[in-house]
Amino acid sequence: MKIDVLTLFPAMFAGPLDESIIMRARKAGLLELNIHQLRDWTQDRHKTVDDRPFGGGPGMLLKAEPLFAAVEGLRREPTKVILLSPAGRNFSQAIARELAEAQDLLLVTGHYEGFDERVRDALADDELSIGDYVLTNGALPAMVVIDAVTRLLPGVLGDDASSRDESFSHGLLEYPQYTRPAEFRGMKVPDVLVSGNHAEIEKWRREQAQLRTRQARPDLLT
Ligand code: 4GX
Repeated sequence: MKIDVLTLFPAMFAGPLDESIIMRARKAGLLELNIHQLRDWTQDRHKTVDDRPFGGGPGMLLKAEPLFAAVEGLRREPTKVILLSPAGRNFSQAIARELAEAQDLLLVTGHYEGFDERVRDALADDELSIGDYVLTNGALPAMVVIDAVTRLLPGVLGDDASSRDESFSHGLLEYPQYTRPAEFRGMKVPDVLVSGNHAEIEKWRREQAQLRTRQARPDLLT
């Protein structure tokens, strides 16, 4: 998969995507990642990307011209153009799975008060939010999407982690887990887990996952 990102802050992307599983996927050629500076598509001396809203009001908007020039220059069919903004649909594991099937993604990250509405109308195939809180710009949301999608690409995770994932996708939280020592500062590992009785362990884990989900995330059960 190829993912292109349009941002005013390309330096923010150095680091998080240069480590661990994502970097391994990039080195293996499973993910081609290109970070682009939106200002490179401006025409004026000052490389202006923003302007004031018609009708007045606070703040600045990202101008249509550089965004249209950039998106039209970068996309090649079939590229999915995705805006990151608080007005998008809530990003989820289901959407990550959907995007992992796509050919190429072009992530367009907002700044200021948002985009000229014509960007949404004429360029965007989708608009995603990573949650109901306000960030300073769309770089972190773009990285969240890239991370969640990349780990689902075929070959990126080992078989172990992939099948473990399957069991999460039936919608329960993980059961409690422990590693050595069996007693730490007086806190003991539940007896059943050291009993060697695998049927009982299975049963305990199923119950604990249910219980934990009901207590912490009842919304997942509805
Ligand atoms: N999940 N932000 C985008 C600028 C903006 C404002 C309005 C479009 C419309 C965010 C989030 C998020 C802050 C990124 C505002 N763009 N993006 N930015 N939460 O808070 O995605």
